Amino acid sequence: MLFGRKHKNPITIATKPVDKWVYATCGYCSTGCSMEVGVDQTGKAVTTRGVADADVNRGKLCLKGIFEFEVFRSANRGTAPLIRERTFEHFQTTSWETALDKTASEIKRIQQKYGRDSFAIISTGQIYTEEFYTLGKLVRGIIGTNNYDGNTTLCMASAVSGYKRSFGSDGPPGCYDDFEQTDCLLAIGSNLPEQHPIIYWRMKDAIDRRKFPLIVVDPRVTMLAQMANIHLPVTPGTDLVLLNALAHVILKEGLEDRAYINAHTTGFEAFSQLVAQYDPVTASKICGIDEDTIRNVARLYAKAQSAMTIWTMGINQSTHGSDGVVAINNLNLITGNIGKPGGTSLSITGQCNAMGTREFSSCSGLPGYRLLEKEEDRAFISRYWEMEESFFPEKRGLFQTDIFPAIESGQIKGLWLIGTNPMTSMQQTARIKKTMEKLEFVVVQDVYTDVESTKYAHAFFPAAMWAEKEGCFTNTERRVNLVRKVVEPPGEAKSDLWIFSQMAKRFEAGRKIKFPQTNAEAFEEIREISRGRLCDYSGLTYEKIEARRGIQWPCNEANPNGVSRLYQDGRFQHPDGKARLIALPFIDNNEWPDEQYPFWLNTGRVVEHWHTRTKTGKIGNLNKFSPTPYMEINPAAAERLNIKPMEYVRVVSRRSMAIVLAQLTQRVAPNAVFIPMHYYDCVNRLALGLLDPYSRQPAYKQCAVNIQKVENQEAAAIANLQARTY
Ligand SMILES: Nc1nc2c(c(=O)[nH]1)N[C@H]1C(S)=C(S)[C@@H](COP(=O)(O)OP(=O)(O)OC[C@H]3O[C@@H](n4cnc5c(=O)[nH]c(N)nc54)[C@H](O)[C@@H]3O)O[C@H]1N2
Ligand SMILES: Nc1nc2c(c(=O)[nH]1)N[C@H]1C(S)=C(S)[C@@H](COP(=O)(O)OP(=O)(O)OC[C@H]3O[C@@H](n4cnc5c(=O)[nH]c(N)nc54)[C@H](O)[C@@H]3O)O[C@H]1N2
Ligand code: SF4
Ligand SMILES: [Mo]
Repeated sequence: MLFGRKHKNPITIATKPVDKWVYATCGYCSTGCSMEVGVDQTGKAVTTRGVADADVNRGKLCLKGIFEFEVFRSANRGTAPLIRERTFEHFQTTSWETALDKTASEIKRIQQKYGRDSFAIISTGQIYTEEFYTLGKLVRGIIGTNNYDGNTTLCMASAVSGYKRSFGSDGPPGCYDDFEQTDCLLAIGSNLPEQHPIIYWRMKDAIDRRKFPLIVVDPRVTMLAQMANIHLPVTPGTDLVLLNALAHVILKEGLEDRAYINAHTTGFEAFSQLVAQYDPVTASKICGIDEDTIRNVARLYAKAQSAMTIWTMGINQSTHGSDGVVAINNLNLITGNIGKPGGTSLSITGQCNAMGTREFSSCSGLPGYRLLEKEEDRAFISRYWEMEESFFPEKRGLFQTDIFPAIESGQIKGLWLIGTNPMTSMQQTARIKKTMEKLEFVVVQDVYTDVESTKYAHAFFPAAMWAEKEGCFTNTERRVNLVRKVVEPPGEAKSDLWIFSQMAKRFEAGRKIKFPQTNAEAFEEIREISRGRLCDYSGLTYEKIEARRGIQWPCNEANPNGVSRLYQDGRFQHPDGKARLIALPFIDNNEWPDEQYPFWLNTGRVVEHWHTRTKTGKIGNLNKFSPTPYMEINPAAAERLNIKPMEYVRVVSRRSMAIVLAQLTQRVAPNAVFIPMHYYDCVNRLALGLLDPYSRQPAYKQCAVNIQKVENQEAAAIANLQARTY
């Protein structure tokens, strides 16, 4: 391939020596792009390309997908199980036998001494659905601890809880095709161009062709906000007020869809009384959006033939994240915008398989969107698993964010971390460090040895990653897609499913029940138990999934090619078949800036990095864009504080402090700063500890900080470098 000037120094990109192409689904974000990985004659992955006939990405990949073949051979992959007696001694390489025996005996010891729930297990949104299912069977059916959760509590929990409250079940009702059908798009707290670049491309393509209005609600002038027709720079943490005010205008001006409300919802009276209090004048004083704009947006949305709302962490990660989601659902219910082409409440999911864990991991209940709280669900699964129903708890246990405080209080003594790195991703790092040190036994199961949480582990299980094994992911639009095995895992690394099946054998209960040994066996069980459920997989096979480049559940005899939209008939999952309109008073518990801490601190992501950088920190073409922690600050604020571009500054909150480089940009308001979440010992030292009351999701997005210029720049640079593992 040739680029650049034709005759002088053309840039040449060498053609990769590809021997075969293997089908896969991207292992980063929940967009779920179909790709093929090119493998050379020696079996090494050398390149990737987007799949042209895949509906999701239509041949495209973002830069993370383009360089994804490099993840296999990046530095510090775990290649052998590790073990150590005490935390501060060096790890020793050991056999799988020894590492698994030791871990099983520690789990049993802790459970016998302190009770079944004293051993906690925290998993991820980044392993296969088959692996989630087997982990759930291991935890709920064999080990029997109720303190089992996943990092989705940091991520999608508010969306899950909001969907359940409004519609009676989890499950995003819409799909990407809605962009091609809608007449008005509201995007709240979602930065698509950086976080879901290919969903962004689908949306942009639809806008370019049909020119429907895009309204973006985000305190930061993101790339998405820059291209919006209307940008609402909402005051952080006050989206609920704005959404109530939009509903106020719609009802006051009679723009609602009465027929839909009457036929398909309950709760209208209490809801309309509540939103009556949120007139645009009052609301504007809280949410910072002027009254005329509120009226204008409400009219635009309600008058559109079809209108849809998408949202991500700007809504979910707040002390009223769940309420924010319900308020979005309220807006769409009163305008009749659920289950129709272009009319939907579509939560943009985060991790590649955050959906799969919700469907089948049993984290918050039992597989197939079943509940521990429901007798018939416990009975069904215990019969299918051939075990005692009484072994199941009758309500879910602690969320991830409550597990750490339970370690502090001594209720939990052992922890198994699977595919998550809370040392970097949980709020209040200093507190998490102390809790990790308190545990009697920690086992970390990860693909890399240098993950910060491993410092606190007594055992390390090296896992095979992404396309070193076969299995399914579900994307944002409920599309189940397949990853084929592309390369062999390094050394002794084994698939997560293999590790779970080996662990099962070490428990008496595990020797009694049938436990899946392969992903195909697990998939078969998923198909059987999901028959007739909302997330019905009974019509799926690997071959069919690959041939169609992913299929949207429910997929069964009636819908052999899946279903694009849920609730098209207006029947919801609550027992009466109706959706709930819910009155949501705004309870202001935000940590507002004040004289001592005058800036809002906002946190989030950048396109080139993935979460705690365990993957992207090691890929040169990604890491080079932002190898060290930095902060966006408005030039006016920087001038006032005498801060020059790329100088180190100290950011101080009521919890702790962090040192970052200052980057001057108009993206943030003069009273706000933004720090990416990706760096260890950085923004999560500062973050607020408050949680949403329903979803227990942390309010990562808002807190108050103070900025100070660092006098000794050189010392700050050295300290900063030393703090980075990679
Ligand atoms: N490159 C890359 N892509 C990713 C990820 C990654 O790490 N890197 N992670 C994936 C995962 S797991 C997730 S969950 C998603 C997250 O995807 P996004 O939620 O889109 O990403 P964030 O940057 O966390 O936050 C989104 C926006 O919320 C805004 N925001 C902050 N406070 C408020 C508020 O009070 N109200 C409103 N309305 N907006 C607010 C921020 O300014 C930010 O622009 O991305 C996924 N995709
Ligand atoms: N301040 C702030 N904090 C945040 C957020 C924010 O916006 N602001 N966002 C939150 C959100 S939305 C999320 S999702 C979390 C993410 O937080 P984490 O889950 O801690 O982030 P990751 O770095 O993705 O961790 C995944 C781990 O799994 C490993 N891994 C990858 N593939 C496999 C596999 O196949 N098997 C196994 N066993 N391991 C594997 C990776 O090496 C990595 O260590 O962070 C949360 N924290
Ligand atoms: S948009 Fe997401 S799924 Fe698609 S290539 Fe990029 S990271 Fe992968
Ligand atoms: Mo997430």
